Amino acid sequence: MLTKINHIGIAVQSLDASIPFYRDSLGMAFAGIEEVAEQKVRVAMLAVGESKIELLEPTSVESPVAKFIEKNGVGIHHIAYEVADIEAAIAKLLAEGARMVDEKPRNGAHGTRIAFIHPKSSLGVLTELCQAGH
Ligand code: CMX
Repeated sequence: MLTKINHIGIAVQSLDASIPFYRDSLGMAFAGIEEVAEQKVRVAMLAVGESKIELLEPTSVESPVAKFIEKNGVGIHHIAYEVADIEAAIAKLLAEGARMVDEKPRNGAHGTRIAFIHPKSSLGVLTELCQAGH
């Protein structure tokens, strides 16, 4: 069902303040910034080989990322796995009793379709399913 890790999401207070560490100190390839209004975040993608890091800056105090930072501070927020068929993956998880934040796919960054598994249902790790856009 999963084909690879698509990205690791890291909650930050500020993209401007955080990008230099990943781009300049670690030497990752900066792939741009996008606002995902539906999720109330601005995201920056950085690539290392075929793997990606997604920095997440909340755009509102209502953002799930703002709530996460308030409770835990900045740091790893979620792991996203790529799937070939997100509807089939959601249906399988629901059939096996998983608690989905999203029972239908939502729009993610870069034309992807995404759905989150609730961390209470995935051993404390917020888990994203991600189907690449076409
Ligand atoms: N990782 C692990 N646990 C988390 C978590 C995270 N990122 N976010 C919340 N939790 C835990 C909390 O610690 C809390 O646990 P306890 O009850 O033991 O204290 C529990 O989940 C409930 O958390 P909460 O702070 O009360 O927050 P909510 O219930 O309002 O929301 C969640 C939690 C997961 C449903 C919400 O954050 C969500 O819908 N997340 C998915 C969407 C998202 O994160 N979007 C931003 C990224 C977008 C992108 O990548 O494009």
